Amino acid sequence: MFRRSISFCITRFYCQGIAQPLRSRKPKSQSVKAQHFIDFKRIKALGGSGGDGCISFLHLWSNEFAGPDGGDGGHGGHVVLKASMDVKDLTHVLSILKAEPGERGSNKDCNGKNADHFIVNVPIGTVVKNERGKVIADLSEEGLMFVAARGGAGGKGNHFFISDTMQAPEICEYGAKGEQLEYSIELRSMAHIGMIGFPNAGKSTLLRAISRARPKVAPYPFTTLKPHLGMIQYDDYEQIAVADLPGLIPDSHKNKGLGIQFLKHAERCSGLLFVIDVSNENPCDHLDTLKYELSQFSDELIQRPQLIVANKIDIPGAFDNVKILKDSTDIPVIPVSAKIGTNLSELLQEIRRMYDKNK
Ligand SMILES: Nc1nc2c(ncn2[C@@H]2O[C@H](COP(=O)(O)OP(=O)(O)OP(=O)(O)O)[C@@H](O)[C@H]2O)c(=O)[nH]1
Ligand SMILES: [Mg+2]
Repeated sequence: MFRRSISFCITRFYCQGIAQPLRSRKPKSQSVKAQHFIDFKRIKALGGSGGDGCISFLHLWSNEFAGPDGGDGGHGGHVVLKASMDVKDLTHVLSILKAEPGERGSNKDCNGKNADHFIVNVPIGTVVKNERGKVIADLSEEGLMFVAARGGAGGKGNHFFISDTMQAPEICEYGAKGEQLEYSIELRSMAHIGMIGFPNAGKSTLLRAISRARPKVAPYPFTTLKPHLGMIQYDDYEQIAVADLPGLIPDSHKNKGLGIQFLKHAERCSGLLFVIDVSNENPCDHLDTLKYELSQFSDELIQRPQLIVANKIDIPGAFDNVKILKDSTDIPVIPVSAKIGTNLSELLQEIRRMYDKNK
């Protein structure tokens, strides 16, 4: 035990304090059920109606006209969206979110109970748009809330309407209807690091190798149609979320292939990984195309911290291309083989350095 802890200390010492990626000891799930990541939903938020007021007159044993005693109705609940670390996507969000109505008022001046607010947790980084597509809320911090639909106010009972001129009012109010509004909610900051690359570059293979995620891998382009997420674990309990995004091709910005709309997921990533298949003859062209397509989506995106993953170095002749790639760019290039697992720990440390720098 003592020797193990010494060797652990020595390893940490040689790694100059950089957190080490952990290897998962648990086998991956054998379930064939694919888990889809839901990052966009249209919702209808229905606030609870207020409870109706009550008309009632109290009769006592000694006082037959003891006065109006109708209580007020309770307020309806609001529908509230709350940014929370506990959820990672929008799968659990129902398309109709309905808050409870307030209770009716009753006799003996009993007011109806206010309904509880219907609070729906959404991941941090959720953006709420109204029916016209205008962004009206950005839940970018833990605990931020957005009231999607206000509940109606409770109606007043007849006790409320007593006045000098009206001692026995036979009127009360109905509870107000809750708001009914439609929104689209969208998850923008899905991951800390986003993987960008051509189809077949090996993004999904790499995500499988560095995390417990199981995106489909196949030797044909556009295998990945929706983003997949994987978590990298480090020995200081830090976790980094990496997103495998669909492939980009030349003219993606003109809606070729799968287009560039999915790049909205990379908008809030703190770093980008360009995954490049170096077994191809001209990896520098691939890099230029990827950068160009990114710049077509947003000029700001291209300024993000970047790393180049030169994948498939196990294929003969690929290593020469790594040198060409390194000479042609200032971005750090890390040669790996996602399929065999070569050099992955160096890549994971480099990802951690990039993440720490831009936290
Ligand atoms: N030899 C070798 N083959 C690899 C390596 N990484 C991925 N591949 C192969 O490349 C093919 C495509 O891999 P994917 O991981 O599906 O590629 P992708 O970038 O996710 O492709 P899309 O989802 O279509 O965008 C598969 O047949 C993989 O087995 C590698 O390091 N070495
Ligand atoms: Mg893929």
